[in-house]
Amino acid sequence: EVDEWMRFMPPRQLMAKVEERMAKEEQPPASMRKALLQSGTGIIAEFKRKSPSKGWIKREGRAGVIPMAYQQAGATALSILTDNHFFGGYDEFISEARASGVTLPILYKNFIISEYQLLQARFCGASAVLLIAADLLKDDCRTLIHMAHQLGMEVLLEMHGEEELDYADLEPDMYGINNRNLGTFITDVNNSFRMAERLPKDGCKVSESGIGDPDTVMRLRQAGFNGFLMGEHFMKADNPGDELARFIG
Ligand code: IGP
Repeated sequence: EVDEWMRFMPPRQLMAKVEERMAKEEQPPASMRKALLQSGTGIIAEFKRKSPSKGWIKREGRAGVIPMAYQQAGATALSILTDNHFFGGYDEFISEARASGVTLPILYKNFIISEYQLLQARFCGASAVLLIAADLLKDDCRTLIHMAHQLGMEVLLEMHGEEELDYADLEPDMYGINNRNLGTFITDVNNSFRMAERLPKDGCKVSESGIGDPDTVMRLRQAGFNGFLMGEHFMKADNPGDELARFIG
């Protein structure tokens, strides 16, 4: 159980909780990388209540319901925003999704710069974390990838432009290309098409943001992407699960 006070747990105490959790787990969290490589659809459906560019998308609804609907509609994996300031998220959204029976791999979506946040991710039940190249020095990024692996989690490393491509040799589990420029919020799916061939051939590649129709997903797949991270398009629908089903069927 994750409570409100958990955010202020001293690092040593949180570490002990995580170790306790890992000791009694029968198996580590499901692999997102494997799920994406084996899937014919590859949709990573995101639970995102608000964003800096769009404001509130869905204010109501704690995390139990929509993630479960995503799973039932056939998502390959989930992404859950836990950043509160910009996205109205909480770590509890992940623990609640787990408590409601979500077994798919879950990506802990936040602005991670410290080991403490990796512990938070592991504690609430995530299988993978997002690391953003633009927010991290390369050496720090390397260290965080190593620590995530030690905790039994995978890493989706997000890059946007060419200047970040030298982070690719850190060999994350998944390479993300964000179509949204985090400085200007301008979204352009062509960014993925431009960057695709510059990524390792046999790597697991994820196109992120601004995807809103099945045709784009198909073209991205042809360009070599295995995963398609989609939030806003589903969250703004009256019924996010039904909208996702349209992309699967
Ligand atoms: C989802 P969209 O346009 O489908 O809602 O995008 C996801 O890619 C986006 O939320 C995202 C994000 C991030 C959010 C990608 N990278 C980093 C916060 C931080």
